[in-house]
Amino acid sequence: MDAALLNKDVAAASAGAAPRILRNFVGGQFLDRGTPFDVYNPATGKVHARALEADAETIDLAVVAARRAVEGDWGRMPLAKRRALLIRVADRIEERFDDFLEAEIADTGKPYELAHHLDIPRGAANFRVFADAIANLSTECFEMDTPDGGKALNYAVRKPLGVVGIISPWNLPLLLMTWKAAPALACGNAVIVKPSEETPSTTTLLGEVMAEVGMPDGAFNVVHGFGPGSAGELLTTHPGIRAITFTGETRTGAAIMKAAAPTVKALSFELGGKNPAIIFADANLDAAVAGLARAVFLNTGQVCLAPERIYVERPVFDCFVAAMKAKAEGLKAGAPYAEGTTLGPLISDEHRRKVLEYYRLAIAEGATLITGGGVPQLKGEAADGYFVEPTLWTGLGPDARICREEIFGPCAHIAPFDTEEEAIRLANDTDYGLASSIWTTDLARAHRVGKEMEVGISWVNCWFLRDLRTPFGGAKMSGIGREGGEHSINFYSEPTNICIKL
Ligand code: NAD
Ligand code: 6OD
Repeated sequence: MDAALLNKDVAAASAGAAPRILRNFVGGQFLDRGTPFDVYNPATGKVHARALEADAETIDLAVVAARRAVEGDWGRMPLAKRRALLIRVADRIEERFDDFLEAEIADTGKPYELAHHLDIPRGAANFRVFADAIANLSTECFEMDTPDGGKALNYAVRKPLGVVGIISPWNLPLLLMTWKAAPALACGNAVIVKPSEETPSTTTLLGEVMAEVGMPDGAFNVVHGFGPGSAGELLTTHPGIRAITFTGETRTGAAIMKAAAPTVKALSFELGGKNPAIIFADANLDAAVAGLARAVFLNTGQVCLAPERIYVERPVFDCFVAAMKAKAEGLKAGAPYAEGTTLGPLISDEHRRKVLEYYRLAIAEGATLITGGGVPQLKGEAADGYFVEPTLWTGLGPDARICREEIFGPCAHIAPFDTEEEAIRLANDTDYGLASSIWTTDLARAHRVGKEMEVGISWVNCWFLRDLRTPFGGAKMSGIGREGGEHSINFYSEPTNICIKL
């Protein structure tokens, strides 16, 4: 089958003529069914694609195809062959790097450099890492004494869970979707992916890639649509789906939990954050400023791990604020391919309205505006894009709404502290618990403070430095479970204990 021909519009319409059509990919075929909805390029505000919304019948078809794949060619494929196919997927993403790059940039408007260095390489890396992970698995084995004086051996074998639903967000579309699809497939499951309605293109392209590399039909399926009353909800309630792995907002996670309860699905959630950063006076200040400027503004602040609350030890507070202001004002908002662009748009007009509402609220709550707070005036193709200014505030207490609620924009509030205990207390004063970033040259303090953080990951003198074998996830309202390396394998497989009386 020539899958590229089946969804030829994905590759063809990049020049900006007619919007490309994004079809559902079910059982190894792109289907011509579903109600089209518009997909906007956030850098221009123009429609660049139309995706076909999957209805209940399409979801049923996907579940049947997926079930067949788990019970047949895919689920029973010898490990070495499964592993080789996953590596082939990674290779093919790299061979079609420019297609993925163009599609991701069209959906998100993010700067070319960012998508080039982060999103697309991680899409391929996710498949390589989990191809390796399944090659090196061990299993526990216990020899036991039996009541009759004999012996028994207990050991566990891992089996696929079955059909896994993946519901993914728009901020790092390919990266976050493959972070779940790769380990789920590695364990022999079949997946049905519902990408965000804002960013369906790279997931659709991955459907093409799966067909190109010879992935068995039904192992990887893509359904397009929205959340409530649409493809998202249909997946969470479907009795044929055994697990839902979800990345997105905390309140969406809560809705999914409720919807998935009657069919008792396994759940893995990576949710929102209101992440703290702590800068001690002994830190290398230049490194801290560079690191925090990257952390706050990367992807226009649309990274769940981004620190929106920065606590700085008082002796270096003024100096830090001034340096961050200079960094923010040095960013260049603009079109993704324009020379020197370092700041892209927000994902949608709706999200921009939400972020701007927080910008207004900060002032209403009495914040001191250090820089930004508005919308940049851009010319040319980016004039109608969903841009906002990078923004910093000081002067608010921990109860201010902008210090408690996730904004998901290029902004942060900076506050001083006087003692290590105060910094820890302020950092942990949140319902969320995703990530923290600690800057100090005192490694004993780094370890001590890192352990006190109520989060899934604490970075010391760095941020978003990822080893994909390590546990990743959120504490408190930032998630359920951990993924990464063996943690992913544990979630996506069903250990079955075999007890042999010898
Ligand atoms: P979102 O929750 O609005 O949407 C995520 C996905 O869920 C989309 O595909 C959407 O269509 C779907 N969805 C929405 N309602 C649903 C429902 N009722 N049932 C089933 N599916 C539903 O999140 P978003 O706006 O796309 O992404 C931004 C959020 O994601 C932020 O809160 C961010 O912190 C979080 N996030 C977390 C992580 C992490 O690793 N913890 C990573 C990235 C993003
Ligand atoms: O790096 C990852 O594996 C990961 N899940 C990153 C999440 C980023 C949030 O926006």
